[in-house]
Amino acid sequence: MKLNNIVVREIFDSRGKPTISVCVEAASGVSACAEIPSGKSRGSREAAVLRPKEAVVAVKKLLPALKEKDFSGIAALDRFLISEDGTPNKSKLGGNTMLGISVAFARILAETRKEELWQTVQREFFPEYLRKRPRVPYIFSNLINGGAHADNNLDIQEYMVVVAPKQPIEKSVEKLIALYKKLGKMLALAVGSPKALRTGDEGGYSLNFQSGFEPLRILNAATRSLRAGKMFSLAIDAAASEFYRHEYYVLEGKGISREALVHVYLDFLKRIPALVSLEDPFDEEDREGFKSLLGRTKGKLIVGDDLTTTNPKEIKRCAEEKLINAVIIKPNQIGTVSEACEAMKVAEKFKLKTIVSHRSGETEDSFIIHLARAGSAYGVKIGAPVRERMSKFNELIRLYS
Ligand code: 2PG
Ligand code: MG
Repeated sequence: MKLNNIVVREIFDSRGKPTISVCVEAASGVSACAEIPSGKSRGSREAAVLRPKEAVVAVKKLLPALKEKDFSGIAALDRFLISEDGTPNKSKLGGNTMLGISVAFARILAETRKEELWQTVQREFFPEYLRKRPRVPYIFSNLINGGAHADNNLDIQEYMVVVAPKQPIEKSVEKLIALYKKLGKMLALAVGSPKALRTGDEGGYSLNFQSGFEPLRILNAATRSLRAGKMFSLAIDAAASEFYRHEYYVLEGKGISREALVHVYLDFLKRIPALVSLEDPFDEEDREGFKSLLGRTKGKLIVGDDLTTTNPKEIKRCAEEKLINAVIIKPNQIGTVSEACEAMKVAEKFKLKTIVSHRSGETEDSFIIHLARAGSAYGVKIGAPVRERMSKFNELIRLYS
């Protein structure tokens, strides 16, 4: 397929920060766009992000060479972009610019073939799942926000509920909304009035707690009060790089060692058996921490995010070193559709569970849900069931019911 034009525009994410929309036009006249989200607690190995004006300039320079080519598929386009960029962290074209072109191109292919975006991605990267019944994902929904995503005293960034795919997907979302409201009522009592209850970047509640354990206790009580059986379990994303300071982790104002932090998590797991998943429990360079926790837990997910940054090589290395048994997949951490798919394939090969994830600064673009469907992800992580986050939940219902 030959391409005629690319237009990059400055748009704004859910935090009101500038990000980009990328629209691509094929020679056939078919065109499509993609909007790129932005992270705040970013792994240091993530693909570079260009500012909107820089992305406009980068695309202008890229266009003459791009128009010459005829791309057979998404991988062919991505290979071209990667070679034109030529840097280890995509700093010339920007991971955001490249992902925008890559996703918009995939949408053009889908539109041309009159099929769903996930089918186009699956046909090219996951043919093994063609004609198989879709695996409905676990939903990781962040109901209490802390860390870099909230203006409160929580060091741990995310307290999530995990919804098991035990009923039709729309029922899962309905129950999740009921839980979110119930939790809101419980927390409103703590702050004195519903009006005083604030939310963080991902729509989860944001208030001060007595300790980092307290949100888990309250969330556990809220799920139990709904009498939803084994439908709900709990998860955290510590995003621990954010509270790591030179060999010490600063939790609740006190510096503690890696070993002490391992014990904090083991204590959480002992007190709340419903806690099933711990994401980025240690700093992204603290491989010993990950290894120690994985070795001392059974049947729990130890998830890499800042540790692995959707990079197929890093995922392989972490799996071989036995640091994690699950991994977050965020397309904008790596910068092309093909590499995000490759990351999922590598994870699958090493028996790591894949959780396709949003970013804290989001747009209305629901590409990640199509990626999850195409690559048969174990889970999707999409914030609280509220505000701008609803577009992902609604796409989930459309693609899985
Ligand atoms: C994370 C994400 C999304 P951010 O750490 O997993 O919840 O946050 O997009 O700020 O990196
Ligand atoms: Mg994370």
